[in-house]
Amino acid sequence: MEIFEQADPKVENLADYVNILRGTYSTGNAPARGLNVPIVATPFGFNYWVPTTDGSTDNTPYAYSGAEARFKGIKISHVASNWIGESGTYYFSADSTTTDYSAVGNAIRNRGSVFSHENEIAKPYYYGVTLNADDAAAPNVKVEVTPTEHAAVLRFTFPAGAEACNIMFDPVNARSRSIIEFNADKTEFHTTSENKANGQTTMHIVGQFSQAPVAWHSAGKGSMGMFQFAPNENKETVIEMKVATSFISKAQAQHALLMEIAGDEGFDKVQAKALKIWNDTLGSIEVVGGSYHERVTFYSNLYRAFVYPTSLAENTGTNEQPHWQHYSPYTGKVVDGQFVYNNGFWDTFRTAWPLYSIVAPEKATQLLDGLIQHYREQGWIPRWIAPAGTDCMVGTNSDNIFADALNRGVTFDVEAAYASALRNGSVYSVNNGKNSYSGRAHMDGMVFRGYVPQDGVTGGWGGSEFNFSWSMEGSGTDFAIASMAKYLRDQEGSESAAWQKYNDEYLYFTARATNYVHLFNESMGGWFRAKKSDGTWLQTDEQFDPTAQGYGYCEDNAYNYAFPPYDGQGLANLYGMARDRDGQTALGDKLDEAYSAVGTANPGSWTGHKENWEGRDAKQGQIHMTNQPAHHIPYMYLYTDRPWRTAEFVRDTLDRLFVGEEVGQGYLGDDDNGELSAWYVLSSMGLYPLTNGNGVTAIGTPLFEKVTIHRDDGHTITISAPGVSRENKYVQSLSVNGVEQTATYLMPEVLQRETVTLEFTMGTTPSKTWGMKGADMPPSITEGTGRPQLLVDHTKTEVSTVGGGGNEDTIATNAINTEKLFNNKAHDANGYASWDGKENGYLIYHFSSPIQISMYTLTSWDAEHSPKAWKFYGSMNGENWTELDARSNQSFAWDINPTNGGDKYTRPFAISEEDQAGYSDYKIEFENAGQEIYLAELELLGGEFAGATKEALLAAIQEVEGLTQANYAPESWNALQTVLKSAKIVHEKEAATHEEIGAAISALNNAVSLWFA
Ligand SMILES: [Ca+2]
Ligand SMILES: [Ca+2]
Ligand SMILES: [Ca+2]
Repeated sequence: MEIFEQADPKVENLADYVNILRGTYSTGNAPARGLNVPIVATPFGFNYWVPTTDGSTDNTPYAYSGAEARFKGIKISHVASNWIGESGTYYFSADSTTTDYSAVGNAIRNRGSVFSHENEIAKPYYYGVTLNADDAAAPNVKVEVTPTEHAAVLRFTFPAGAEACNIMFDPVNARSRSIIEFNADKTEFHTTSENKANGQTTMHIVGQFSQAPVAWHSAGKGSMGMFQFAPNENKETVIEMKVATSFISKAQAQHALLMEIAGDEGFDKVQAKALKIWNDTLGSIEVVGGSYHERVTFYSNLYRAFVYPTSLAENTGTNEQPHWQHYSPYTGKVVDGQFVYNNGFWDTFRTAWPLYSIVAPEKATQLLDGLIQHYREQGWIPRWIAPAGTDCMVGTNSDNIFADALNRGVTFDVEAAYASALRNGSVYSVNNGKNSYSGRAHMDGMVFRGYVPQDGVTGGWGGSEFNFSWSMEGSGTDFAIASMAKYLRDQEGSESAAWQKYNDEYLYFTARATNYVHLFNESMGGWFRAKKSDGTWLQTDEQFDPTAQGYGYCEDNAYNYAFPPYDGQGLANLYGMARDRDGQTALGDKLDEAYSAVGTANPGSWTGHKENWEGRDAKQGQIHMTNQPAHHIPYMYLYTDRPWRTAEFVRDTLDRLFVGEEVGQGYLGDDDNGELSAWYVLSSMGLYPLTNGNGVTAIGTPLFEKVTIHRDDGHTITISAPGVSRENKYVQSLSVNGVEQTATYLMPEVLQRETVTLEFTMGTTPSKTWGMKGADMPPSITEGTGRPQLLVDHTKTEVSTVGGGGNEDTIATNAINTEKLFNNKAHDANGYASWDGKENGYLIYHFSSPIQISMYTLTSWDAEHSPKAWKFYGSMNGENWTELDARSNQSFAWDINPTNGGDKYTRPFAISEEDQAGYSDYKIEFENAGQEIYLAELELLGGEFAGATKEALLAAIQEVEGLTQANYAPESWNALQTVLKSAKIVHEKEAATHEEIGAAISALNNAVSLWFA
C-alpha cells in the first residue's frame, strides 16, 4: 500500500471547482449519496445536457460505478428528480465501428462504451469524455458538449483512420412520431421528442452539422438511427453539431439557435461564453480560506442550487428586445411570461429559495414570477412542478417561499402570490388531490379541527399514513401566510378595507400557526404524536416508539418531528411544562437526548428503508440530517440555554456529511433539487433561514475565514471569521456593521442594506454571553413562558334549536339545515345551511356559560350564494345586543380559475379587542334580504380555555375518581393520581383563571386516554 500526499490542484476558474459528478454514486432505493444528475446547463437553464451511463432508468441517468457505468451518450434532459421523472428527451452518441447499418436497431441505451473517469472532465459549462482504446463501439472517440440557454454544441472527435464516423441518435422514450427531416444540403435537421410526461409537450430539436453527413440511416419512422460522416484517413475527423430545442415550434428552435450561437461561432467560443456565465454566477460568492475539498464542496453545491428550478421560457423576440413566452402545460397554449419547474417545495423552501433571495434577489424576482405563473394559469401553485403539478409530499410550502422572499425585500407580484397562499390555507376545492394536485389535502376538516386525524381521513398524498405531517406542515405554512399578511397590512393605511382584511388574516393565521400544539403530548417527556378524530392519541405510551417512521410521520420519526421551528419560545414552554422545569433547559435536554440517542433504522409502519439507512449513517443519534425534516434542528439550540450546541452540530454536519466527491459521492442523502446543497452554502456562511417565512436569519457558525456576497442588485455582504477552524468553531461575539450583538439572529432588513459587514470572533470553547439571554433568541409567536395560545372554535357539533337559555348550547335561527354549520366539514353532500332570503337571515348561538369570542369564521358553500353584508352582536342575556362587528361588500369568490360551485372558502373576521367580552349569546344578522344565502360552516373562535368552567372541571374530576385501580398498571395509576391532585387544587382555588381550569381539564382527559392498563 502506498500513501502519499497530493498537492491541491491549481484552480483558475471558480467554475472549475465544480464537480458535476458529485452525488451520482446513487440509485433510488439503496442509501443515496446525492441521487444527482450531472447537469451541463446554464444557471436556471432551459435544457440539461446530461452525460448518460445508466440505460436502465431515465430518472438517474448516470451511474458512477458498477455494471451500468458505461457511456451511453449525451442526453437532452428535463429530469425533475429520481422520484418525479423525465420529459423532453433525446440522445446523441458516437460510433466509429458500424458499417453494417442494420446495427442502428441497437438502441443507445442498450449499447454503452467503456471509459475511465480519468478521461472525463465534468463541469457545469463543459463535459467531455474520451472512450477507452479497447471499447468495441467507439474506441478513442471523444464526445463533448457545451451549453447555451436553449442550445448547445456537441463535438465528436474520431481518431485518424477510424473505420466509420457516426453520430447516433435515439429518441428512446419519445418514439411515437419522431422523424428526421433534412434541409436540401443536409446540413440542418429537425426532429421531435414525444416524451411528454406531466404536461410537457412535443419538443422540437433542430441541429446543424459543421459538415454535411454523407448518409443517414434509421430503423424506421420515429426510431433511432445514425448520421454517417466521411472518415479522414490520416487525421482526426471532427464533427461539430449545434442543437437547439423548443417546446413552441420548429421555427422557434431555429430562432433560438440563430440568437444564441452566431454562425461563425464554434465549440470553443461557445464553451468560453458558458465558462464566463458560470464564473460570474459562482463569483456571486467569494470565499477565502477553507480547504480545497471545502471549496469544491461549496462551489459544487452553489452550482447545484443554481441549476434549479428549470425555465420553460423562450425568447420569441430578439436578443436586444426579448419577448419571453412559453408553452403552458396547463392550457396547452403558448402564452407570455416566465415559467419555472422542476421543484418540490417541501424540499426547496427550506434553503434553496432563501439562498436566491439573499444572494441574487433580482434573479429571485424572475424565478418567483415564473413560479407565480402556475397560479395565474390554473389558480393554484402545486406542491411539486414538473412542469405541471404532480402529487407529491405534504403541505403547500410555496407559501413559505413567498413569505420569506417578501420579507427579504425581493420584488414580485405579491398580490398574486398572497392570493395563492391564502387560497391554499383557506379553500377546500373539488380540485384538491385531483388533476392539478393543488392546495392542501384534508382542507374539508383540518381547518375546523386544527389538525388532521390519523383515522377516517384518507385521500391526500401518502394515503392516511402522513396525516400527522399534513397537520404540522399546515401549521408552518399558516405561519407563512400570517407573515405575508402582516407585511401587507403594514403597507396599508389603517382603517382601510384592505387593512382590515389583512389584519383579520394576520390574526387568524398567526393563531393557526400554533395549531402544532394540538399534537403535543406531555407524556414521556413530551412528544408530537398523531391524534385520532375523537381527540385521543393514535398510540398508547406503550405502543409509541419515537424511533419508528410512519404512524403519521412523513419520511421520518418522532425525534425529527419534535422541533417545529416557527415558535421556538412556545416549543420550549411546552417541553418545560412536560418536564416541570425551565423551557430553555427542557428544550436543550430534549435536543441533547435526540442527538445522543442510539441511531437506528426503524421503518415502523413505513415501507421505505432508504431514508432510514441514510439517517442512521449520519451518526448524529436519532437526528437525520440526511433528510429535510431535520435540516433546521441544529439551529433549534438557539432557543435553549446552550446555544453553542448549534455550532457543534452544524460544524459536524459540514465536516462529515458532504464527503466522497472523489468517487461520485458528496452527500449522505438526496440533494433534492439543490436543497441539501443550499443548506451547505448557507450554513457554511454562518446563516440559516430558521423561521422560514418571516425573513429572519439565524446565526450558526461560519466555515470560511471570509465570505463576500456580491448580490446581483449591487449590494455587498461581507462575513469574516478570522482564525475559524474545526476547533475554533464557537462564536464569541458578532459585530454587525460595527455594532456588537449577542442576539443569534438578524432581522430581515439587516441583510438588505447596501453594505453589510458581519465580523465574527471565534473561540475554542463556548462563549458565556453569546446567545445566552432570552432576548437573544430568534423571534417566536409565543411570548412569555406559558402554553402557546391556541384559538379554538367553541361551538358544539350537536346543538339543538330549542332556542335561548338553559345549561345546554342552543341556537335560534330562521335558517334550515343548521347542523351543517357545526359539523366541522366544509364539504359534504348537500351539506349546507341556507336562508331563503325572504327576510334578513339570522342565527343566535347561546353558550351554556359565557365565553369571550375574539373572532368568527364563515365558510362559503359557493361564491354565488355567499353573504355580502352582515352585523355581528353579543349579548349577556339574549335580549340586549351590542354590535361587535359590521361588514359590507364582502366576497367569497376567486378571480382566478373560479371552480363552479366547488370552492369552500373559510374567511376570518376579527372582533376588535375593546369589543371583546364574555357574552353568553352571539348573533349574526345578514343584510341581504331577497337573496338566498348558503353557508358550509360557522365558527366562534376564542382562547383554548376561554370556556373552561369549574363545573366542567368537577365533572372531569368525578370521572377520574370513578375509575377502578385494578384496571391500571401501578405507574399509570400513580401518574393519574398526581394529575387528579393538581386538578383538585385548581378546583378549590377561588381565583383560578380560565387557562388554569382548562389546563387541568385537559391534563385529566389526556391522562385518562393515555394510561390504560
Ligand atoms: Ca429528501
Ligand atoms: Ca359543514
Ligand atoms: Ca366547529
